[in-house]
Amino acid sequence: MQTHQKRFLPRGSERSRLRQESSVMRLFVLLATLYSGLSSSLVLQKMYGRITSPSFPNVYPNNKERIWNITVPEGYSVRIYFTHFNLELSYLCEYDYVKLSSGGRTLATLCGKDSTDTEEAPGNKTYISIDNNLMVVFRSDYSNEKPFTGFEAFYAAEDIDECKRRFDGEPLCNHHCHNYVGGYYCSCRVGYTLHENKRTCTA
Ligand SMILES: [Ca+2]
Ligand SMILES: [Ca+2]
Repeated sequence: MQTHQKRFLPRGSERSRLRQESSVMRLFVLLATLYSGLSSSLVLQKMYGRITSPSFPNVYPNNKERIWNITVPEGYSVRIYFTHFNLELSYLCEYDYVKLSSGGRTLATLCGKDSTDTEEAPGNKTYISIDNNLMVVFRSDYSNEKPFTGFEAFYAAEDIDECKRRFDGEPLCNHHCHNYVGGYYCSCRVGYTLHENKRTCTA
């Protein structure tokens, strides 16, 4: 189908006709995707793992959506980095992308091979979830002008250092804070006892 039109920008009415055609095409593709079950979702609960685009290391197919919900135990966050990344580049990554989100926020929307002024590619960067969940979404649109090989990423649970965090603007423990893998605890100076909230010390 008329894939060459993707970056073809003619003037005037021809342009709006093409835009209309393109949005009809996108709607069609969306419906086709919904009906044929090309979208799939996976729940991952291991402490570490590897995820890749469909068909990796070969070229990824068009019209694919894949979602990974990575969940690690409370007290941990998820760190993820990419060892391979090559997606179709488009303005603001609207065609093909990998989206990372956590705690109801988008951490990054990634596309291309290298970062540009307006689009981000991961490079050597690592991303850390806000809570103990990280959602990764891969999506490809209806065409590619060149073959793109997609991505390979590795993730691992990482201890949250609660002692570096703050609670209502205050340190989590008001005397001593002790971080350990998977949790933390507070203790008090001599002569003080720990309140039952496990955080504050009283004389
Ligand atoms: Ca594409
Ligand atoms: Ca900890």
